[in-house]
Amino acid sequence: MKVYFCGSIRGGRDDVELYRKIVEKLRSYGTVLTEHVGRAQLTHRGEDASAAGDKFIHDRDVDWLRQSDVVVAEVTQPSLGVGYELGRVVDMKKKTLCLFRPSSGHVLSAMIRGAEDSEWFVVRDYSEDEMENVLEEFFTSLKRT
Ligand code: 6IA
Repeated sequence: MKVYFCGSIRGGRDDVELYRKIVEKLRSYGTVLTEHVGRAQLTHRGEDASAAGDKFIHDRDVDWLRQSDVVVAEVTQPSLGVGYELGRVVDMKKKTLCLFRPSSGHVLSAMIRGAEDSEWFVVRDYSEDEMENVLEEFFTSLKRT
């Protein structure tokens, strides 16, 4: 199974340690196409940005989105790129799980919360210590469909 993980990069890297833990857990379900999102060395300023530039990153990521079987997004830290990816994915009809931490004080965008539907797009409020169980529940539910 190919898993596409979305998390903020230029939107801010406050949650990078949590992204790393999510990626680690996701690897037990399949191949994570976007492991770099959980890498602390990838900063919002982009010191290790690809020499090929933003167009390369965009086109490659959209291609990976198309190839993926499942999308998991940590949406607590607002990110234009993550919002864009989720918008594209809604049209691709992929099983998608959005994870949001209300304890952050952020209020999730209505365009993400309101995109929830019972078949493809799930938004789950959680706390960090519930992360593994929430993922386990989601991937177990996929096996039933
Ligand atoms: O707007 P953001 O940068 O926060 O968007 C983050 C989302 O866009 C992530 O879920 C990634 O899948 C994707 N993305 C954005 N930038 C990159 C990137 N390098 N490499 C791969 N995926 C990316 C950017 C390095 C940069 C800091 C120059």
